Amino acid sequence: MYKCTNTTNQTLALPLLNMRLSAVLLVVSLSVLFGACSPATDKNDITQQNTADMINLIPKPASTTMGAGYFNLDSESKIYLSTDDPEVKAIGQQLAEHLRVPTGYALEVTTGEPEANSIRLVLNEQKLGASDEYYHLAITTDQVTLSANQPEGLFRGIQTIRQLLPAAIESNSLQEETWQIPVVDIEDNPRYGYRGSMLDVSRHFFSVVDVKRYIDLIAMYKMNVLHLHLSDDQGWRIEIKSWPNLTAYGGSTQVGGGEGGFYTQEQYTDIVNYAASKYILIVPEIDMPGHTNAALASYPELNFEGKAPDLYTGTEVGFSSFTIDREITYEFIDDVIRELSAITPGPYIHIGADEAHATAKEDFILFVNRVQKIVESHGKSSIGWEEILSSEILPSSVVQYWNTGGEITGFTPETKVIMSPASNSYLDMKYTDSTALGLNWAGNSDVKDSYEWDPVTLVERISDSDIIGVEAPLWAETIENMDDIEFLLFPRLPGIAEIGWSPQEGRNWDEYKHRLAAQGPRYEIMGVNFFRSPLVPWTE
Ligand code: TNX
Repeated sequence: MYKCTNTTNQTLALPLLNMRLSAVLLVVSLSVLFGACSPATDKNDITQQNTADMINLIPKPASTTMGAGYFNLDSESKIYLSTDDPEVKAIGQQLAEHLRVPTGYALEVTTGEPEANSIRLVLNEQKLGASDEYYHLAITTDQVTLSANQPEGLFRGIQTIRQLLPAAIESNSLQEETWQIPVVDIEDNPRYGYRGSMLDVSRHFFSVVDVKRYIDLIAMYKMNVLHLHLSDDQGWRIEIKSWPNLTAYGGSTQVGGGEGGFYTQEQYTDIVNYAASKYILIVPEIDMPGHTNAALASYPELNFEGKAPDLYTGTEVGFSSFTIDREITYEFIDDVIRELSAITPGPYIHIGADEAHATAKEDFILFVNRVQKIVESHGKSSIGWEEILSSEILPSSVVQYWNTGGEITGFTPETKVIMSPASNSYLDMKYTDSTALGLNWAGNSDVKDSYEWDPVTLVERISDSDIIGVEAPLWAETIENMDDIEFLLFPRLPGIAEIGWSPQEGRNWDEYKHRLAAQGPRYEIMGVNFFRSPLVPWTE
């Protein structure tokens, strides 16, 4: 046996995502590095050494005990479900569909009596105190047993199974391969309940197809939130039926003057449902009172002197503002939040509130106080960029921290926060001076910078129990298509996902970079455009 679990027990306060912010206590086993795994018996056993080499999971599980040998997936293998619960069936089908293409195997999904050589998905492990994302993956030479308290845990565990299989499992064509999974026992549970990425679809618009691929890519790393930045100076991207000009006119361009675009409510619902099938929550953002030129250009009556500005296709920030002391502003916002809430099943509406440089400070406070109440009146909680700290934060509201460390004002012991420090987690920062895409106002951020930080030690006032999670924003001033998106996302996004999921203890760059290198062949097979950072020891 290889021993990888120098296990200690720790009690963590874990805020759960699932439609509530209540903290639950969880006893979770934390393990040390895979790098610390050592052969407990026969040093010359090649099989065992290979097994160790094949465990390159991101995010690193909370606890891993490695064994010897392999489970072999073959043409006789089936996927057995412990229940005929339709949600579990859908997860079993997703797994089967994923594996069928590269393997060419039938992989029947059934609830019958499990035979050897099968993958079993078992609901109701009844692991007390564990989150809905908890899973236990037990792999022996003749069976893979994935068990979880909730379907969500099964879905997360399936991402682990994918990464334990050879890279060719990510192919969308039939592959010649021996489909082995190393014998291992994994118990896993996230550090934080909110682990997300933000896509700015305002500065440049991205199609529904692109957004679905984005969802697929973040789901691979067990992220569970996609924050969509749906409005900004350059474009309004979500249909609001009571204010049709927002999209007809306000959505008609983008940075650089391209044609822009928007999602109809039906398309948005399609995105929400697709994300839900991957246990990813959509958090829609309407940025206000600044970043509102597209809305102001669409409706003259929203402007102070009744005169609409021109559409804007540049990249400056901080020049636009809603009119704070006119009722029409709040009637407009009420309509927008009502329509958006009706098509958003998740608990949050993001109200932006960043960089409102054209709004007087007292006005800003009045505005944010009032908008949080509008959001609550539609049954939702607000998330706002950290500037909302100057207002009266409602107990249901969440702050998104974007600064780069140091002091923070307005933070109380009740404040809940999502950590998105620009210098580490902004995926639109350049990797190096010589990579073309991206900005660099927060400094360059190579893969190591985006991995080597701990949400808890960044700001003195913010401690672990204040933090509901982490998010990696991708602002879109410089990116125009999916290739560009992927280049800035990879290979940085997996590191942020690991920060959100894995115990801090035992995370270190020198070990992580090898696990990251093993993702390279997967990106090649999936056609993911990624930056071959010289900091990562890529194997080919
Ligand atoms: C800051 S920090 C912004 C965005 C820009 C981004 C570019 C924050 C909440 N807002 O408006 O797109 O920088 O990196």
